[in-house]
Amino acid sequence: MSKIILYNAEPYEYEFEPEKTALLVIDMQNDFVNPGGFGEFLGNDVSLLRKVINPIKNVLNAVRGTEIKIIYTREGHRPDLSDCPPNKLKRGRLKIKIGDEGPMGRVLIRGYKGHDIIEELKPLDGEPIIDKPGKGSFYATDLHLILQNWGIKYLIITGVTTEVCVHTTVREANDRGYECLVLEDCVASYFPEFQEIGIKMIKAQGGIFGWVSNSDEFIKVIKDSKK
Ligand code: TIU
Repeated sequence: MSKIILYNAEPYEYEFEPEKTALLVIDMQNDFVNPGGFGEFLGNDVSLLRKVINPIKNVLNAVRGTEIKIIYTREGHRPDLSDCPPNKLKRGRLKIKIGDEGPMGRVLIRGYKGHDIIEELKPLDGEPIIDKPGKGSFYATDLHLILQNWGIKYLIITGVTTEVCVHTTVREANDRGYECLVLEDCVASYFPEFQEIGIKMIKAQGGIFGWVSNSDEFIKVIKDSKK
């Protein structure tokens, strides 16, 4: 495939080369997204996050079988918590903290149900999962190494939450030279006002962190490129 131009993007058209592009699915984990998980236990309305499941599924379906690579992340820690900084463990004065027994097993601990990716968006063979201890997907992970080995320059960004792990990742990616396109209906926040402002911040100042479009527009150009 040659260069694709997505005209319906902000602040202006987004150009990408499919063979140098990866779709990143950030932290679509049971504990953040599913009813009965840790996110809901903390008082959050998970229905706001669940809105992204179908759009992300549609994007995955459009991209699978093309040259675009797919990679997932999960936020969480080793069972002995040796990779969890004390500030993260203490923050919030929560009744149930990271590592404690939560509604879906030990909270944010690798190997427990709450930590795993939701059933609807399970990765296929050849779609790696990056386990990350922080909010950013690059910090203390081999994501950059894998993307460099694949020759990736463009990142299509999906997942949760917009102002936390999505924003931190986009900022990290931008500083490392990646051209990020955030699909607005494929990212979500527990707070509608943060969703709105988070999206605005990415495309402000001439695309200070990257570009914004949506799943329909992105899928349309992928389908057109196959004709
Ligand atoms: N994945 C991610 O965004 N982790 C969070 O802790 N998000 C919150 O919004 N709390």
